[in-house]
Amino acid sequence: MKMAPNGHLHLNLKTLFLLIGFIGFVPFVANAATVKRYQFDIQVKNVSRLCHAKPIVTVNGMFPGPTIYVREGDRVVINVTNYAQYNMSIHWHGLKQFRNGWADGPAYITQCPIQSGNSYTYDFNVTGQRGTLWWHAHILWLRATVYGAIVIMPMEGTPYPFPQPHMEVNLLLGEWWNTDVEQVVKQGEKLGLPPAMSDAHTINGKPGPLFPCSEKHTFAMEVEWGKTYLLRIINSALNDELFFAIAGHKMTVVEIDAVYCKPFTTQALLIAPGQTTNVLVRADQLPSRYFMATRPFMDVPIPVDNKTATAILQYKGIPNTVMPIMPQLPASDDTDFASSYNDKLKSLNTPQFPANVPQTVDRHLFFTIGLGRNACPTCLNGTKLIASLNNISFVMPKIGLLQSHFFKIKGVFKTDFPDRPPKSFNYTGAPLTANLGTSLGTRLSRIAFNSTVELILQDTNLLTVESHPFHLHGYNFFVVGTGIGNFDPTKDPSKFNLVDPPERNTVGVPAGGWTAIRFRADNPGVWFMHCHLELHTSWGLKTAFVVEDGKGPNESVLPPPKDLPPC
Ligand SMILES: *[C@@H]1O[C@H](CO)[C@@H](O)[C@H](O)[C@H]1NC(C)=O
Ligand SMILES: *[C@@H]1O[C@H](CO)[C@@H](O)[C@H](O)[C@H]1NC(C)=O
Ligand SMILES: *[C@@H]1O[C@H](CO)[C@@H](O)[C@H](O)[C@H]1NC(C)=O
Ligand SMILES: *[C@@H]1O[C@H](CO)[C@@H](O)[C@H](O)[C@H]1NC(C)=O
Ligand SMILES: *[C@@H]1O[C@H](CO)[C@@H](O)[C@H](O)[C@H]1NC(C)=O
Ligand SMILES: *[C@@H]1O[C@H](CO)[C@@H](O)[C@H](O)[C@H]1NC(C)=O
Ligand SMILES: *[C@@H]1O[C@H](CO)[C@@H](O)[C@H](O)[C@H]1NC(C)=O
Ligand SMILES: *[C@@H]1O[C@H](CO)[C@@H](O)[C@H](O)[C@H]1NC(C)=O
Ligand SMILES: *[C@@H]1O[C@H](CO)[C@@H](O)[C@H](O)[C@H]1NC(C)=O
Ligand SMILES: *[C@@H]1O[C@H](CO)[C@@H](O)[C@H](O)[C@H]1NC(C)=O
Ligand SMILES: [Cu+2]
Repeated sequence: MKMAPNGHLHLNLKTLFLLIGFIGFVPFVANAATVKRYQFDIQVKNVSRLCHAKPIVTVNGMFPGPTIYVREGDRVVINVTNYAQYNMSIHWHGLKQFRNGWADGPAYITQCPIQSGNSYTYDFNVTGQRGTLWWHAHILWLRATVYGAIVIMPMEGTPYPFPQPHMEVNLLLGEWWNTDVEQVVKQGEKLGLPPAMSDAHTINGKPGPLFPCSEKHTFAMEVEWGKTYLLRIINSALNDELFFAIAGHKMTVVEIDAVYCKPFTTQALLIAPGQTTNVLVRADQLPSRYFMATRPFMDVPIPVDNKTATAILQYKGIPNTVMPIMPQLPASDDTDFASSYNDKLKSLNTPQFPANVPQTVDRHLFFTIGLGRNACPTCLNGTKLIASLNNISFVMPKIGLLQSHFFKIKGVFKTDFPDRPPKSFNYTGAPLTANLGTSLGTRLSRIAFNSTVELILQDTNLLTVESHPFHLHGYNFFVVGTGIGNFDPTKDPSKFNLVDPPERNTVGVPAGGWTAIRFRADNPGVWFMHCHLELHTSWGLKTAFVVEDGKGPNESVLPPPKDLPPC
């Protein structure tokens, strides 16, 4: 049984504090900013699941990787040393990295990769954020096995705005392939088709007993009757939005993407890749064994790995021989559940944790999301699937965009990404299956410092509609509105929630619908924005914002660290 977040280093620091305490410096130390240091060794390790053993890329040989356990206000220093054969980079998903894109991690966007045999130290402050985030590889599809939780505790003396849980447990939902994921992806690219889907879903790296050879690969947590538990749920799957439920137990959602929300109670939750959800669960049912289960939400006829991963919530004293009870998950295509669940998400919006929603907009952006087919002479039937924003499929540069911006290196990218699609059409009308070509380019949007941005993400029926979870680096944004069909610029804005909309870093754009987000561009740098379905990202469903420096002393991108990897 693994209960508390894995916190080896934290324990060491605690010991250190105790030692310092004995010589009488405790009050001083308790208030000083703490530096938390981690060593991340990227290592290949043989791991066996579903009766198959295979070498996977890991951090410190762990799968999932170690938990980063910090407190708001801490400085975090993580030395990543790459002993694997692949280029590597790590993204600290949801950390704002104020002026400090150098520590953000997406390969070729904010840094060149850490090549085999090399190290790079990510050095950042955790400022103004607390809650559950996560880290993952941000190159190739290596995040399939290279990921872990980030737990940011509130500042000392600041309680949670909800009942103090008896214990906290991290639940990382993932996907598992029986074969080498990089080979699977290469095969897909060769054909111009989606790579083979995963063979299992996992909870904390374990698929659970519904899969073959998986009894010992089952995550279990023990609970005591009457106690309340905080579950920190992270969707680290590559391509699936997931439902999650616990048999017999309701969950109270209290936080999403490391932002407190208005608590509400639910039987099941929906979580898109990249998102996190904290829930309180009270162990108040008949003492027994209960399955926690996760399975994808997919409301359009696109094949996905629809297999169910399970873990066990087990009351203290109940023997392992008791057959666990299975929860009722929403049907895979339950669009109504998905939209009513998302409608319940609201920022807490208290004086202590306000929702600073931009009330006016300096820059209106409208990006269409499209799938398509481009020519590929070497592919199976001469075409390959591709994805685009405003009909532009993003081409990865050869050197980091942030470096190019900071050192004013010409010719790496253009800042002519259009604010609107090149031509308007009935975006969500009948499926468009002809003329599916897209243009290619490394084209970014330039945004003035501290301007307010509203971005409408509009799904289209180019090839098919589909739900896309969009992630913006360097910021949280407010999800002010969402709807099905085409965004109506005359009617829809009047329905926006500008008071307590959910604040997050990743949001699902519904299949055949739109989502409106707002943010204040007060973090200078180059910030990636992409679909968090790895499949679509690799097909080009991504772009970046170049947020200009401001004029003040603390309003420009910091100089790069000395060990920034070269290309
Ligand atoms: C890993 O497992 C594979 C397949 O079972 C085997 O060929 C290989 O030798 C193993 N490698 C290590 C380092 O144990
Ligand atoms: C990072 O770790 C590697 C491997 O242990 C070591 O060689 C390197 O000096 C470390 N870098 C820093 C900045 O500590
Ligand atoms: C982190 O905070 C410390 C202390 O305020 C400061 O010296 C350092 O420059 C900050 N680092 C970054 C990357 O902002
Ligand atoms: C799961 O997916 C497979 C393959 O796409 C399909 O044949 C099967 O009907 C699906 N099962 C459910 C319950 O949706
Ligand atoms: C390409 O080949 C695949 C697999 O044979 C097929 O399903 C698909 O319809 C083909 N696409 C075109 C445009 O011919
Ligand atoms: C767009 O297409 C849908 C579905 O075919 C149709 O119901 C709708 O009226 C169309 N909208 C416009 C503006 O043409
Ligand atoms: C996208 O661009 C391609 C290539 O320029 C063009 O053929 C296609 O018509 C465009 N599609 C849309 C929806 O704008
Ligand atoms: C950004 O603009 C807001 C609203 O005008 C202002 O209150 C704030 O001080 C500005 N921030 C910076 C860093 O200039
Ligand atoms: C800039 O940052 C430094 C260190 O964080 C701080 O002491 C100073 O007050 C800031 N200056 C302004 C104008 O905000
Ligand atoms: C690793 O990254 C470097 C720098 O971009 C590149 O030159 C090299 O080809 C990459 N190596 C592999 C194995 O992809
Ligand atoms: Cu997508």
